[in-house]
Amino acid sequence: MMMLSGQPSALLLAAALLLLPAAVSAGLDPIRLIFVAFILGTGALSLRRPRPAAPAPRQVRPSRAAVIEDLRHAAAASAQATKLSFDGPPASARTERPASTLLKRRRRWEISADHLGRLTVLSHSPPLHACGGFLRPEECAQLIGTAARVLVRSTVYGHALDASRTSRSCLLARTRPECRAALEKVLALSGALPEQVEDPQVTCYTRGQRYEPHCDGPELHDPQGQSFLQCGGQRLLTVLIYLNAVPRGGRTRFSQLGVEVAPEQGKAIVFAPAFLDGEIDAALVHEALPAEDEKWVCQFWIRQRPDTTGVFMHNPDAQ
Ligand SMILES: O=C(O)CCC(=O)C(=O)O
Repeated sequence: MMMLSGQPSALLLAAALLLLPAAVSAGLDPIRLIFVAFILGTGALSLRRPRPAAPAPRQVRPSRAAVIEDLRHAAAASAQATKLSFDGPPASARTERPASTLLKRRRRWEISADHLGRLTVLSHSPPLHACGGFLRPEECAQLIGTAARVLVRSTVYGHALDASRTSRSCLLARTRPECRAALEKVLALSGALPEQVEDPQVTCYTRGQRYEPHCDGPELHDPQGQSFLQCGGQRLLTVLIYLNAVPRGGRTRFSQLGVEVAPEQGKAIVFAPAFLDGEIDAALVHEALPAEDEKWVCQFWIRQRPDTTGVFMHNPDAQ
């Protein structure tokens, strides 16, 4: 029996009807004969019929509104990506900018907002502030008076004599009464822990003496800076105070910022020579231009970590 038509039960039924008279005369039950023919045809169909392939996933065509919405999202995402990647200056300008403007997301020591109102902005980025009248004239005079007795030739890296720094200087014990006012003001301005602050350094320049361009801390991988960094880590904030009036010469120059600061008695300048992670900010390289008139300065530096070993605190100085 051909089962190709797809209607096998109809063919079986037709065959059963044709054979019906013969079957009746042979004594078979005609109703049963028709029923059996129908069942056989249906079974054969289910065995032979090719199984339908699994339906292909329905391709839902997005509506026009959905397409427009998707495009809107894509455009917004791309605008955001563009904004992020050009948050700094355009790539063509990058090599000409100081490092700190390229890395403006890197964090540095921040002066508390309470004190910012008292400061004059000399540079926004990187921040360089001045504070007139930070120390009173008598506080300045006391520091000079004490330091004048204990000055020695200035060093770099804490110990080496170097032609780039020709002044004389000393470290003073913070416990000295003449250091206390300055230390308290530095702590208030910076918000640092007392243990993070180095004992103050006082420096004197006479005619022709200078400090050539330098950063206030070592590069993190500089082998010569390792012993310095081991105790307290990097210098994160500099407070440089001018202790006397200097009519001529001795300015502090920040070459990358185009800023020169003229010394004025009691004035402080404040900046973060390194980022919080300890990397030096090369944009804050600075120098003491050659002195003409005698010049005195006092510096406080704030380190990454408290001094646990007494290396930069509690100098015996000349006590
Ligand atoms: O004396 C100055 O003007 C700057 C001094 C200085 O930068 C330093 O001693 O590290």
